Parts: sequence; C-alpha cells; structure tokens
Amino acid sequence: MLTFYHTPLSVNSRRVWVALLEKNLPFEAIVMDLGGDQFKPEFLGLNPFHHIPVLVDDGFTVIESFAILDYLEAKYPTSSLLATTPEGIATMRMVEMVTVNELVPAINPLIKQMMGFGQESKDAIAQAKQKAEVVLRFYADKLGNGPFFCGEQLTLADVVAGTFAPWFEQLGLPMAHYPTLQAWTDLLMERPAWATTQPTPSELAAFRDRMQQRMAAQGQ
Ligand SMILES: N[C@@H](CCC(=O)N[C@@H](CS)C(=O)NCC(=O)O)C(=O)O
Repeated sequence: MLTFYHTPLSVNSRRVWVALLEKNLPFEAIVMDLGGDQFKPEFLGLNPFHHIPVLVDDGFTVIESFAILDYLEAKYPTSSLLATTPEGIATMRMVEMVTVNELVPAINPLIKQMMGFGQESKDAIAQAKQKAEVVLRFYADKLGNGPFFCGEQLTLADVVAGTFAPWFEQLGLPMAHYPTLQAWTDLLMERPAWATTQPTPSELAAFRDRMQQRMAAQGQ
C-alpha cells in the first residue's frame, strides 16, 4: 500500500500527486499542516529534513519528489511516464531540470507578489519576468508541435513543468505570446489528474491568509 504525505498547495507535492493519479495507483493521502505537523517525531522519522512530499510503500520510505517519481516509474512501470528514445529522455530531463533550476528561482518574486507576501521592487519584478520568459521560450521550443514535450506521450516533463503551467498567466506572464504553450496547458487542465490537484481560489486564499499570519507572527 502506498501512503503519500503531502500538502495540496505544494508544487513539490503536486508533481507526485499528479503522477500517482496519471498512473492510476491507489494510495492513502495524509494531508500535512505545515504549521507544525512536519516537526512531529513520527514525521521526522520519515523525513529528517521535515519536508513533504514523502511516499511510503510497504514500509519503504522515499523522500524528495524526484526520487519518488523515479521510484514510481521503476516499481510501477505501467502506465509509463518515462520517455523512451534518447532524444525523448534528454528532452524530459532538460525540461524537468530547467523547471526546478531556472523557472522556480525566476518566478519566486512573482509568486510573492501574487500572494501578497511583502513588496517586491519594480526592477525585481521586471527581472523575474524576463528570466521566466527565457524559460517559456525554451519550453515552447522543446514542445514544438506537441501535443506534449515528448510528442504523443505524456511524460514527467509535462508533469513537472505542467504543474506550474496553470499559474503563468496569474503570475503576469502573458500566455497570448505563447499559443502552443497555452494549448498544452489547456490540454493538461482537461486531464482529471490536473483538475483534481488544481487548488481552488478559496484554498489559495486560505493558504495566503495563513502564510501572511505566520509571516506577521515572525515579524517579516
Ligand atoms: N527538494 C524537495 C523540496 C521539498 C519542500 O521544499 N517541501 C516544502 C513544501 S513545498 C516543505 O515541506 N516545507 C516545510 C518545511 O520545510 O518545514 C522535494 O522536491 O521534495
């Protein structure tokens, strides 16, 4: 039996959540309140770094979302989210790594601005958008005629980059400039795995309020 410790609003969790759903794997979800659940001794026993997501499979514990994705593919190869050709594998890894190493740091100020966490300078926002657009152009180039990064097959590239896709417009990145990326986003959003895991506006508002309260309590 798979047990998945997660928080619905975490993008690190969401990539695993989407993969579990896309692979049609039954699992028990344990929703964590990151206001303190992650520091409880039972959870620290699973992940001493106090991060979600964590997957436990019949007593075997996996931390780190990318290790979990690799584990799921190796242990439950059908249906596969792995590209099969050398070019496909390279594309898949490039998109995954560019997402975490380039996109995530670039959009950080945009997320803070969207959520109302502090005040970002105009320059910081302009620079963030410029960096993020380099990633969007990279995605559009790799997507080509699609429908997915690796052609007809949905892979981890789509799972990892695609859990950010529904946010681009709200982050101030004009998707009208990237029609193929918009079509890819629309296609993903039609999939039950994306629809199920997309936070609702009220969940997002509740998260924003909780975070603002926590930041105020910490004097930030
Ligand atoms: N590299 C980790 C990052 C996990 C991570 O940063 N999780 C955050 C939520 S998005 C977390 O658990 N934060 C709570 C904490 O660190 O106490 C992964 O990909 O799994």
